Amino acid sequence: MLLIGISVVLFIAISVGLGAGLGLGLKHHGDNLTSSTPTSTPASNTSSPQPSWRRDSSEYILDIDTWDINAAPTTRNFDFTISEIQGYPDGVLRSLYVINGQYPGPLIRVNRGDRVLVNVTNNLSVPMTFHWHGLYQNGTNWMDGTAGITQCPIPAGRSFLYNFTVEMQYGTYWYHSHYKTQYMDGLFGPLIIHAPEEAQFRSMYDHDQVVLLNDYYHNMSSTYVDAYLAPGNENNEPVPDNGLIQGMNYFDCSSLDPSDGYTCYANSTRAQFNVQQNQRYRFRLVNAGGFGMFQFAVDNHTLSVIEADSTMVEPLNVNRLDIAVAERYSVILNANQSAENYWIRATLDTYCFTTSNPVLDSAGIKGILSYTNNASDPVSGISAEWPGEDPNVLCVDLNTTLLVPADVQQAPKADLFFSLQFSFAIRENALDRAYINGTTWFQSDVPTLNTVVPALRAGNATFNQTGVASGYGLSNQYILDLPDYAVVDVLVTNYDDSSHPFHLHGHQFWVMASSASQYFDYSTYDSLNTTNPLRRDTIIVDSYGWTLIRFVNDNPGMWAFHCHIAWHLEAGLLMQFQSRNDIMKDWTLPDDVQGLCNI
Ligand SMILES: *[C@@H]1O[C@H](CO)[C@@H](O)[C@H](O)[C@H]1NC(C)=O
Ligand SMILES: *[C@@H]1O[C@H](CO)[C@@H](O)[C@H](O)[C@H]1NC(C)=O
Ligand SMILES: *[C@@H]1O[C@H](CO)[C@@H](O)[C@H](O)[C@H]1NC(C)=O
Ligand SMILES: *[C@@H]1O[C@H](CO)[C@@H](O)[C@H](O)[C@H]1NC(C)=O
Ligand SMILES: *[C@@H]1O[C@H](CO)[C@@H](O)[C@H](O)[C@H]1NC(C)=O
Ligand SMILES: *[C@@H]1O[C@H](CO)[C@@H](O)[C@H](O)[C@H]1NC(C)=O
Ligand SMILES: *[C@@H]1O[C@H](CO)[C@@H](O)[C@H](O)[C@H]1NC(C)=O
Ligand SMILES: *[C@@H]1O[C@H](CO)[C@@H](O)[C@H](O)[C@H]1NC(C)=O
Ligand SMILES: *[C@@H]1O[C@H](CO)[C@@H](O)[C@H](O)[C@H]1NC(C)=O
Ligand SMILES: *[C@@H]1O[C@H](CO)[C@@H](O)[C@H](O)[C@H]1NC(C)=O
Ligand SMILES: *[C@@H]1O[C@H](CO)[C@@H](O)[C@H](O)[C@H]1NC(C)=O
Ligand SMILES: *[C@@H]1O[C@H](CO)[C@@H](O)[C@H](O)[C@H]1NC(C)=O
Ligand SMILES: [Cu+2]
Repeated sequence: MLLIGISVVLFIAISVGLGAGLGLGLKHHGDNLTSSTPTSTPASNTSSPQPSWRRDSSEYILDIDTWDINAAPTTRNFDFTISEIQGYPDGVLRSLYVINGQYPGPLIRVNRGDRVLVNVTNNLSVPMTFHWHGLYQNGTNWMDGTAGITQCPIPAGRSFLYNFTVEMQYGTYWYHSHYKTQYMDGLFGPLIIHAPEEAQFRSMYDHDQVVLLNDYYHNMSSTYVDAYLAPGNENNEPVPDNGLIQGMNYFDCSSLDPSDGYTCYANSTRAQFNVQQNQRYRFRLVNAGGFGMFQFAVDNHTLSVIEADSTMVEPLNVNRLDIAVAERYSVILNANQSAENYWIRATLDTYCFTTSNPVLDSAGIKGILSYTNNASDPVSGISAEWPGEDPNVLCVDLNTTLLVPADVQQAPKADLFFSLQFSFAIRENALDRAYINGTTWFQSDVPTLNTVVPALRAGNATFNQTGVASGYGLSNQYILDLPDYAVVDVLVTNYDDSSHPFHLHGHQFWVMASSASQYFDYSTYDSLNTTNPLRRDTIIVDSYGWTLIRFVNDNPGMWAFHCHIAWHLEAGLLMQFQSRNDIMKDWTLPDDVQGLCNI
């Protein structure tokens, strides 16, 4: 810890140049929607030359002035070349998978209504995919990017064009590989969708940007998997070595055991966020990590939560914000303190880890909020951590009933109710695996979509609603086949001693109720509060607790529902919903999608 002072801080001007400041002191905020934002170009400071593989995080600034949220729908083209490089995001040299040569992934920024074309060229020696987390993919389930479910992964050396439109949604999303634990090795980035409705919220902030958080390991994720799944190692997930903000953080090279064989450069960096006094900043937080939950906080600054996943909510003031894997929150930071430097903290919640990792400094994952465009470490006494709050010992979400959607929606009455339970157990092949209602998921060589569509077309409706895949001859696939347009309740009960962030593909769900105690009280079912419950796409199911979600089954396809902890996905904690057979029976999968299976 004493070596923190020698860390070289990246001079990246995340915000606007100081030159625009003159005269702004007189400005009243919120007087109209756009004029309070000074026109400027984010400055990138290269006083310390950065390696070419490090993405300049000023790319994550969402310039408000030059982007037209009312623009007519257009086609947005992105070319992603995926390769493997040697890099050292926190100083420790390792192999990384990178997009267009840089870590972390580039920003995808579009408007609702746009067509998105991402031409992915896989120049790795292994297959990969991209999943567009939170996107409905209504009518294009085969673009969902879920290996073994909606596509065969893109083979080494091949290209594939993701081609989809973005309809009926806007907000903060992200994308990541959905092949094994691979995204943890660098295949992830932010995806922002704008819409005209955003204008009504812009009176609350002057600047907008993504803050990308991820837990981080010093070796390839695949190298940890075998030991993790081995019997005798139950519930003992690999503990991260560090956490990153905008793909960087300090690491103390001297904490490494030399016999581990790592090369560590003592020139690691911290993300710097320059702010102007009395300007208000929307930070779109994304937990793009694989395992750990972050507690995000900024010394001396209260945060106002205005978005959860992609749902805009009534402002909720917090001092610290817990964000689980795959969740997103937007917070507004008002730079209304003295013109000093303050710590931005993304503390990894070690209570969620079974063991401790001696090299992990969970409280040392920090960036610098600077009012003076200056990279020096904040001074204690000036920059003060928020006091008096217990660490999140249960690894639970921010209480969802405190988050009230700004766009009021009544949850419809449910037509169907499913109860699911999951646990970890040592069964097949003496491996410790996860089971949802008795089935552990293995990635199928033939995507389930590729099996189901022809079967439906042939009128071969041998599926059922009690957990089905056997009718298709599929093993290790737990699939619930849903009636068209039904409103579906899913009660998920956790028989495991840790909490799990579950994500439903292709939908937002209403969070009807949740609890950290084991059993749902069915006598409360008829009195659930249906008035404007939070809608989101990822939610924690508490340790030995349960969560009740509700969604409308109106989107055709095979939709994964799974724990987003990469280790748990690898352990099989995934099931699928089969939706809208009435539409799927008429589908023909595009040739290029089917062609991915011909290797
Ligand atoms: C870059 O950093 C140097 C050294 O701290 C500073 O003098 C200079 O003003 C900075 N430039 C910009 C554009 O921020
Ligand atoms: C960090 O140190 C390594 C090894 O000396 C060097 O190659 C690299 O250029 C340095 N990076 C920065 C940003 O100073
Ligand atoms: C995608 O990129 C590859 C590699 O540059 C190229 O060969 C291919 O034609 C591109 N595909 C499309 C649809 O543009
Ligand atoms: C990656 O690209 C390089 C240069 O274009 C090429 O030589 C190499 O074969 C590619 N590797 C794979 C696995 O596609
Ligand atoms: C993208 O998909 C649309 C709809 O299927 C199709 O019309 C269009 O030609 C596709 N674009 C490309 C570049 O393949
Ligand atoms: C990374 O993992 C591989 C495979 O387990 C191992 O051979 C290698 O030594 C590890 N690298 C380091 C630096 O420990
Ligand atoms: C930050 O907060 C601490 C604790 O309330 C306070 O002592 C300190 O003066 C504050 N810093 C500034 C610059 O106001
Ligand atoms: C969540 O907030 C609601 C409303 O304030 C409160 O009734 C409830 O007890 C809280 N739940 C937890 C687990 O703190
Ligand atoms: C899942 O298993 C539980 C416990 O056996 C059972 O109560 C529930 O009905 C099952 N769910 C479905 C959809 O079959
Ligand atoms: C329906 O699901 C049950 C439970 O998994 C299974 O035993 C049965 O074989 C399935 N029926 C068909 C036709 O797939
Ligand atoms: C139901 O939820 C709404 C929206 O959060 C809230 O305003 C209302 O007080 C809740 N009603 C009850 C009975 O808890
Ligand atoms: C998906 O499209 C269907 C029509 O095919 C429509 O009924 C449904 O509301 C849409 N759902 C979403 C989430 O966009
Ligand atoms: Cu999990």
